[in-house]
Amino acid sequence: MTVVFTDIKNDIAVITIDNPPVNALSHALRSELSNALEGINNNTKIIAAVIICAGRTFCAGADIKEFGKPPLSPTLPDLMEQMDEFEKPLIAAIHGTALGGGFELALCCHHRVMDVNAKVGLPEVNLGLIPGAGGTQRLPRLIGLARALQMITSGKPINAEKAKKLGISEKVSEHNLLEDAISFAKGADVRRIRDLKVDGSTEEVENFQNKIARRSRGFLAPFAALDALKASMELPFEEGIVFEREKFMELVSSSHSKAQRHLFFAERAATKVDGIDKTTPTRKINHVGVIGGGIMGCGIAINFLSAGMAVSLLEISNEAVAAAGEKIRNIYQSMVNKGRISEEQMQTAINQLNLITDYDGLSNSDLIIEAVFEDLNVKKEVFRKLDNIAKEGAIIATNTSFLDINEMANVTTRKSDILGLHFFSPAHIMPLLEIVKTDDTSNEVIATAFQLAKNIRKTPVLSGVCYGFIANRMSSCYGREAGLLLLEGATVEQVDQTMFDFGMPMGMFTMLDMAGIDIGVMARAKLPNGSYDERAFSIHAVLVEKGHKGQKTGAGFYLYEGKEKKHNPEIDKIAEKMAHDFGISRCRKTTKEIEERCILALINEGYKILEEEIALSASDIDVVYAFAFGFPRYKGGPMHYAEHLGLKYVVDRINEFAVQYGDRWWKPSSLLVKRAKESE
Ligand code: T1G
Repeated sequence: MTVVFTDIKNDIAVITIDNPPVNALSHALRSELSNALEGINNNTKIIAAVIICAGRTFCAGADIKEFGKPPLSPTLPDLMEQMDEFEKPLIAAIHGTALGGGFELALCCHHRVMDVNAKVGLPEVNLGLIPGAGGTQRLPRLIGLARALQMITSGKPINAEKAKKLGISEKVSEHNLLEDAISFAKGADVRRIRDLKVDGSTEEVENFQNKIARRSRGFLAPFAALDALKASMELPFEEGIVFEREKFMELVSSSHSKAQRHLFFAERAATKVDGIDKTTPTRKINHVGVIGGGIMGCGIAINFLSAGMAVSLLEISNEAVAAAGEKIRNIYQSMVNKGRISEEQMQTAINQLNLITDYDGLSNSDLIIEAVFEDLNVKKEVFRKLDNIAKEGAIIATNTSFLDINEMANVTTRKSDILGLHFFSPAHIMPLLEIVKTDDTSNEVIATAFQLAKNIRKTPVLSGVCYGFIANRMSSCYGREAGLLLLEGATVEQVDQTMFDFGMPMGMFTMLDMAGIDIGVMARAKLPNGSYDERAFSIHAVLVEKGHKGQKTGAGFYLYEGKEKKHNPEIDKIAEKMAHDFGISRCRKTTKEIEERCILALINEGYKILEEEIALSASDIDVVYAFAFGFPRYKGGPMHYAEHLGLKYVVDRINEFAVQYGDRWWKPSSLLVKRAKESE
């Protein structure tokens, strides 16, 4: 299939790339583009050339599907070298998102014309890579080192206006990109970025290293990018390109990049659900009702307000609903203060907020989400009321973290319109949305939920109903092992530091203190006896009994002076007493055991969730745990990481834990055992 087409308009060659869906720079595209350029360079009638793309975007990068396979000539660097020798003015006409190799292709042109809505960026770090086709050598030459450092280590694209300001593009096209590019080409000269000098210093690179240390902790690519950017100043261009390529090739074969590429495709695969596709009807959601003005309800409301939808937020009293309105305004104001949105955007969103205290105010909502107290009877009462007032065809959702949504649906006359939309706190920031289908949720409602997730820029994953769905069910197993390790002799700091060093954003006990220890204690109080390991959560219960609920009370697993946390000596005493009461012997715990107990508990529960068909795939589970709880993306998620460890090793270690700690929790999932056998 031909993917590159050449037209001659007067004496300007127009090269059109058409390689759906995103004009990724596949081998076929590179070959055909190389041939087209050669022909144009040798055609004396042609005075200049424009490269433009069909479809929704300029080239969105190298073809990620080719990574890990032997590179095929011409490689992208071969193509860039050929373009560098091109003797006629070459103009890139950019629309959509020119990313990675696509932007590098544009940087090899002599000029760039951008559509007013276009963006350019080098997001390779998100894939555990650095730009591998000259981006780290050309971009600093064009916009200076400081700005190139920011763009390449953040991976964030910039819009046409900013690109023009930085000198990346010389013209912004408001109407007809191709015409504007052709007219620009007529008067253009040959201007190779490689001939420019880098404006910057080595000190800038060193200072920037400190700046990204926290945000990029554990990742390889951002720091490799710094090395390549340093080389752009210290080495001649050709040597800088060789240096960049070497760094790139090291990363492409690294476990980090394989893990991050896995998550890139896993996130997209999660939106493909059997029985649901583009032909599945969906419902229009213009007006959303939110019940409950707590931190979750307000965060949920903000997601829809920011996506341009009208929101009616219901609370039980004028004071409560006014307080919710204040909370929402404060959150928006802090976004404005941080420069994330403009005052105008804040005002537009807030103008769409309707604060109500009567259920009838929800009667015209297309979607209603309840975020009331986490109690099944309270939620069933809400569903009964909604069944009477919601309009025909309204979707009714619960934000419950754990509870049985089938029971909520069963009190209504519209079970096929009921589902879970489980956000993670803070709901307006955390990217994951667990879409929880009941036994009766219709495909139309599920398809609508996936469309909604895209509109509010959330990453959706479908889950079935079980206690805690995917994320919290797995997290409670990690929490169980962390709690038992305290009884067995590990300290709070040791467990937290081990998991922080593993790559989690924070340790389990730091997270519990932040969220409030009482939330888990209350949820467990409602569980049937024997459904969880009381020993593992005994310290939690004692702390809450003493009123030590975490940061909010100044004491929990740590002591707090403001946000600064310090060792809480009381924990050691409680742990010793509890261990004695439960007949648990205490000893020093190694980092290896702490890490494996917590991580293998996640993996084993993930395989059980897969076995019970609560999750559709292992990669869905990886998306959930990476996007909800910050499992390090350079490890790909618990299930990808299990493959990295080796499934046989995982099963052997779980069996050893079963011998040491009993098989109540350490019985390996039968699916895991089966997959381990197949992998041998
Ligand atoms: N290669 C292969 N397939 C890609 C792709 C790519 N670069 N980008 C997207 N796809 C597929 C994606 O899997 C999905 O497939 C479909 O396109 C639509 O994507 C040398 C080494 C461009 C902003 O990191 O950020 O260049 O599921 O659902 O929401 O230095 O795709 O339909 O079968 O995401 O409209 C650098 C990655 C590569 C850009 C569009 N480039 N892509 O978002 O659609 S490395 C990137 C994106 C590189 C050079 C280095 C987004 C998008 P399917 P989608 P979207």
